[in-house]
Amino acid sequence: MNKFKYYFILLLAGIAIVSCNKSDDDDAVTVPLRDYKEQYKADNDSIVKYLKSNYMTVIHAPGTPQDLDVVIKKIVPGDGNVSIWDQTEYPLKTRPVYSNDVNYEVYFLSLREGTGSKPMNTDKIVASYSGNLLNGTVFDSSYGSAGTFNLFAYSPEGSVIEGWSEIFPQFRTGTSTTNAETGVITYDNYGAGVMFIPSGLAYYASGKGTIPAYTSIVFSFKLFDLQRMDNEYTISSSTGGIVILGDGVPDYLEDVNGDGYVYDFRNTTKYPKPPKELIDDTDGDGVADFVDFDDDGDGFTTRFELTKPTNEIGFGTLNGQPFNYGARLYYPWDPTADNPNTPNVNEFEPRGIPRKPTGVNGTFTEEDYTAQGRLRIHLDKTYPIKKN
Ligand SMILES: [Ca+2]
Ligand SMILES: [Ca+2]
Ligand SMILES: [Ca+2]
Ligand SMILES: [Ca+2]
Repeated sequence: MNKFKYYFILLLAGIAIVSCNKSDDDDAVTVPLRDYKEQYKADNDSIVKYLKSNYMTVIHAPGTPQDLDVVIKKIVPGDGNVSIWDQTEYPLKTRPVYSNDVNYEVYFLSLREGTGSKPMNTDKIVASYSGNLLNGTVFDSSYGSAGTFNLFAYSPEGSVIEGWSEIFPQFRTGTSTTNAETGVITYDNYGAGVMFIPSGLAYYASGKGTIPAYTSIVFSFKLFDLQRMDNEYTISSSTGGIVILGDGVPDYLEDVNGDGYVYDFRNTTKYPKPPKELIDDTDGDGVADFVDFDDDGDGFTTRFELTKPTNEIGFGTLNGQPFNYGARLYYPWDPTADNPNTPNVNEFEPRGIPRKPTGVNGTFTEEDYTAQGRLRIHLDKTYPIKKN
């Protein structure tokens, strides 16, 4: 009996200490983050419930800004509406995502894939969207007015939620026409979809604005355009801003396994066991190619390996004949024609990044700059040969 009483007092004292800390301490109390795996389980249950108890109306108005707008409403029993889960016009898909040691399966659906290019998960995009909570509250909508977003979830410039980085690359941009008089751009044939994001790939413990902590969110969206990014170097500008400078190879060409995604797995707390099939790391040093200054680990930076010899820039001679080597200081990925849409820039480059020379006495042949599927020198650690 005495023993029991003793423990009881101890327990009370414990509670008192905890509450004292809470009320007496002016500093913000650090609340431990919820367990990501448990939270995902709860989130997934509520998302499935949402999909089974709501229906979706898709607006079809080709050529207008309202085309493929989405309205989601709760089913009233007996109203005859078919749930998002049960409807068959736009089959539900899932995207596997590895983050915070959780293997997520993110639900999304494609209203239209789009006809243009797919963004990488680190590119910038032009998009519009509408976002709502699972209770139907719309917290933000930019339908009709496109904005630019950085899909690189860890960009020092600030970026979108991980859910966006993962789902937008499943879609393509469309076509665009610019009104010569007004300069207004009209997009058509763009990708459009809806994504259902668990809180662990959204704002998690922090919430945002009217989005409470630990809240799953829904976005319908349209993907209008993209800008390829080259993310290696980040420096602060003299005015305090952030400047991102690449190594000359854009991220989508550093996607070694070609799955459309690149990941920086150096944060081993967030990524304790990265799946092998998500790793794009030529030299295996743990730094993915898209953030590695020296992709093949041969001691020469990629930037250096892409630099043309100084006598092979601009107009010169080749085998005694006049030859235009192209104006850039660096080889492009492949030979490049001039782009008629950019009249002030001459993109013409007759040579792409070469492979190891195959000519006599270690000289490059023209084919070394153009051969399909060649192992380019910045990915070939046997070239240049290091001289000690
Ligand atoms: Ca790069
Ligand atoms: Ca990849
Ligand atoms: Ca590497
Ligand atoms: Ca190298």
